[in-house]
Amino acid sequence: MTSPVSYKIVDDIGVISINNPPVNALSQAVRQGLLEAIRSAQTDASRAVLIQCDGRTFIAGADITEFGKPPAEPYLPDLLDEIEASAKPVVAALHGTALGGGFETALASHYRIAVDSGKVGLPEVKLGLLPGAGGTQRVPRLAGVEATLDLILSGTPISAGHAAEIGLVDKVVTGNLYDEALSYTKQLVNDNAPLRRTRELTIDTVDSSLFDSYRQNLDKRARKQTAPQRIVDCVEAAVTLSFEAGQKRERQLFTECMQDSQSVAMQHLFFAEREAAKIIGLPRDIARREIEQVGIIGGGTMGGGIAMSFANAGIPVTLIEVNAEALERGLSIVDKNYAGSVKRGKLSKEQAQQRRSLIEGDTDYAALADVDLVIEAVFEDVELKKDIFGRLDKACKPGAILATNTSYQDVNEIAAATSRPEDVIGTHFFSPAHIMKLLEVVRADKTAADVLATCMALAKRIRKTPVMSRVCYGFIGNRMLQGYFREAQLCLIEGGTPESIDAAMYDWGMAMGPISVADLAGLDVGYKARAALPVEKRGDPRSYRVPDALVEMGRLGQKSGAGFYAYDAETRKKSSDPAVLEVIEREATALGIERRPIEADEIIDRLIFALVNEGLRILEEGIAQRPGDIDVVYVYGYGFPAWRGGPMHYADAVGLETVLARINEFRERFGEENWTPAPLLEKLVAENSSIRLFSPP
Ligand code: 3H9
Repeated sequence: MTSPVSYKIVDDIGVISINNPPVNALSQAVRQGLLEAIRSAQTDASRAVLIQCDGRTFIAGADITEFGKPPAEPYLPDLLDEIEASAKPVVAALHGTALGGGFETALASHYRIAVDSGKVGLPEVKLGLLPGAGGTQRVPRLAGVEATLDLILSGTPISAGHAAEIGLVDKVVTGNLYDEALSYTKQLVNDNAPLRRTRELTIDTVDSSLFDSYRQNLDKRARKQTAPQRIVDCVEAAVTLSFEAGQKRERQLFTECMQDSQSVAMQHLFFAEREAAKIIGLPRDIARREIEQVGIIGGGTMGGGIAMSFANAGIPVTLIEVNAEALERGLSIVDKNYAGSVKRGKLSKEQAQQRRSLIEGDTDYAALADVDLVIEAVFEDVELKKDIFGRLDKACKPGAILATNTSYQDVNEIAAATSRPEDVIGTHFFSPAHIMKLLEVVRADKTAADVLATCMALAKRIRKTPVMSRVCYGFIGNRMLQGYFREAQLCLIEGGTPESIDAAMYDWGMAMGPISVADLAGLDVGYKARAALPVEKRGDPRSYRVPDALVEMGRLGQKSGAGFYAYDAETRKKSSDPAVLEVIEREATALGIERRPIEADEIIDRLIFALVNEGLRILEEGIAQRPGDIDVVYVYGYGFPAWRGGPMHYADAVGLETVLARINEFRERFGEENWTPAPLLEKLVAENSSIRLFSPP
């Protein structure tokens, strides 16, 4: 097999080239090739060494597909030590994204040159890891402790220019990187430039309280995550220990991270996110429709947020409202959001103005004649939506994609209101739409393949993570949420309090407890939906009597200053309200429930296994393409902790036999209406299999 690493001498410079598409990851073959090349360079006629990559990027990190397998020599830290020990100057030429082990390779080189469009970073924390090939020891020697902690703890890549400012890159160039790097290396040789080994640099001392303040901050910001705390330990070791001892500590903590279930979960999500973007059965290179101009129907919170998502990606938007007043209200929300971004320093005033200028308003559907895509984002009334789609059918040009942002309604029914159901699709954004990463792309029965492929690709363009769902009530995310919320309400009336339910789920890792989420969403939403139904269709009264009683008292949630909690009018800070406990106790008595203490373990299992059980049904019915898609939905759309990998990954980690036993126990205790195990769960347990191995029918 030919090596992905080649070596040749060009004008006295030993040029090592790596060619390992798609991202030049440091596979065993790349490490072996690099080792052989750097060794050759020690004894041949070259006067210096240049490491460069072919293709779209410098090395983007260790090869994540090798993680979890037995480690194979040469090990990266040893290889990098050998590069750093080279008797001839080593220069790394960076383009694209020099990340993780790739950037560590550059840090072990003696000089770094980068093209101005390049980015560098240490994103290991996003995989539940820490830089394990000297990154935590070399970066502080070049950039100082604080800049190191900020870079490694955020995991976010920085521009080549910024890297040069903080001492991580020596020279930034425009134009042809290879030519520039070659002449830079020659210049270093001519100047007799020293072998600048990063390990030999000293670090400015810092007050040890700095590390404690980072640790405390991480207790909140990266709650329950182990890798960020270990990163602080490593950087502290860089300050307090010798390079060799610090490196040993880094190695030990890296291994601990690798064996931690958090990293396994986050690596799963890395691949799941990329898989989710692919549609089974659709060729990757299918022709897509051009989207240069977008229309949005409805200037409410959702419509405005969606408009901003497109404008932020440079795509012009026409926002349609029913009249001038509603339009002005909608646009003013957009203005307020952009002003907020400027105030928080996220955007410059000019950037905000430029983006805002891409959003126009109108009250006439005729303004949509030339748009390539329209997204309807009005409230959840299927008749209204059908009427709008009938009008869009007439107003929009042939080939325009007609999308609905519905959260629950039947996209097939909406598509049938047009003469072109093949152009109709669901694009379900999450609130706030300009911030939340998830986009559920709903494929209706007649949606054309190129419409689907266009929307999946468009999601990436507007920096969203797309997941395809088939049509069902609530699609993937909201359908699963019903059982989760039902169990939260049942635990509440059976003996819990808003505080005990929220604390159980928050401490488990959810971004927010379910009772607080209900207050945020507004209790009136469910109330109105139930009021429209005959009593016998409203479900189990134990799951809704408390919130309905609160609505009847005028407690609609955060927006009215009170719901399950009381909210401070200015700060919106929540506090417990004894009046709510009285309501819970009163409703429990009225329904004949004898309240009992409910432990956190029971709350967690009832809520999470309700999610898992419904997720399995969704898989079995083919609503979701793969288990990982469901995990991506929950982590990016519903505040499920990434370090638990999503509900389906979590169920596998707990063990399906345990999950089934618990669900059967709940069936015994609470009845089969809510607790019938999904047939797929029973099947997988009988086969001694796991969700991860399930492939769709
Ligand atoms: C590390 O380095 C540890 C060390 O400190 C210590 C070691 C001892 N490995 O994202 P894309 C695949 S930890 C294997 O769609 P983009 C990816 O799965 C690592 N495969 O492209 C996809 O495959 P497919 C630290 C990888 O242009 C294809 O490449 N590094 C790797 O949107 C294209 O990916 C990171 O965490 C990898 N490292 O973004 C960087 N990376 O086509 C992780 C990508 O079959 N990578 N693939 O679906 C990224 O952030 C983005 O992929 C990157 C390109 C920005 C590079």
